[in-house]
Amino acid sequence: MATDDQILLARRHLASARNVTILTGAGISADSGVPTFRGTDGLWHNFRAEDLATPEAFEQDPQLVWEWYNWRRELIATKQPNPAHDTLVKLERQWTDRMWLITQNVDGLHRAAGSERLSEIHGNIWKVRCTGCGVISENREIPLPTLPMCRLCHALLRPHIVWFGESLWEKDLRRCDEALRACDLLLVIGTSGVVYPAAGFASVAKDVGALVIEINLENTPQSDLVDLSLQGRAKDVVPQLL
Ligand code: BV8
Ligand code: ZN
Repeated sequence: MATDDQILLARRHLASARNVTILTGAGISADSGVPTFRGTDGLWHNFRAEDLATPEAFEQDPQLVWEWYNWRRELIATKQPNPAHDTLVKLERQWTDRMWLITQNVDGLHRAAGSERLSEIHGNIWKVRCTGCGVISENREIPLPTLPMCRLCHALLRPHIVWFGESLWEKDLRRCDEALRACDLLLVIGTSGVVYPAAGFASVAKDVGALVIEINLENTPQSDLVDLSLQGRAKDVVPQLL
């Protein structure tokens, strides 16, 4: 559990930072009841995310992949942002252009909480993209028809999400690079640090001399690299940083 001294130290680092960048993962949404990827609650019908969140899986069985996303959409639709999401909105309103939020989460909870200075680097579960004409649209229909079709060109729609083996969007990668190189403090909240390129972001920040603080329930592959590890639930620890 993060000690009072550690929290005090983290608050001091935050208060004296010029530019803060934040990287979040599924752990920040766990406190809202959204299952994480690699936690025991992360499985769905015995499938692993890595098996379903791939272009090959969609190619082979688009119906199964859409059933998985419909299940997650229905689940996420009942969840609300938690105090950790809300604290990052407060931070954005205080810090404005000295802060940027990078999330790996596709659940849309940061946006729902009010975050705007945000890169959703793995996409957003409420957006769909046409495999024919490429049009991206917001779609909150629950459940989506099992094989949703584009109204414009009638091709199959896919989730506007970055799957394993797919590159992240250039625009996001550039914005992340800018935010990581400009920051003198990086907060890494609720990520297991196994999925690249996000798992490499802490070392990018370290390379430019930034201080890195990790908030997680347990140690991760990044834990030896970070300057301060605060153990605890994001919803409890993050609000104490302000
Ligand atoms: C890329 C969308 C270039 C899906 C996701 C072989 C072939 C091809 C690629 C690769 C390969 N080997 C490696 C790669 C690269 C691959 C990768 O890194 N694989 C890993 C598994 C080794 N990466 C990619 O493919 C990326 N693209 O590299 O492009 C390229 C192109 C072609 C070929 C090679 C390279 C694309 C990655 C994006 C994949 N899409 N999501 C969907 O969501 O439907 S990633 C998925 O994992 C989620 O987005 C999730 O956010 C992300 C990371 O997981 P976490 O957020 O960290 O969640 P996790 O459950 O793991 O951990 C939760 C943490 O929270 C834990 O630490 C836990 O302790 C903590 N926690 C829990 N509760 C709390 C808490 N902390 C605080 N409070 C709590 N209450
Ligand atoms: Zn289309």
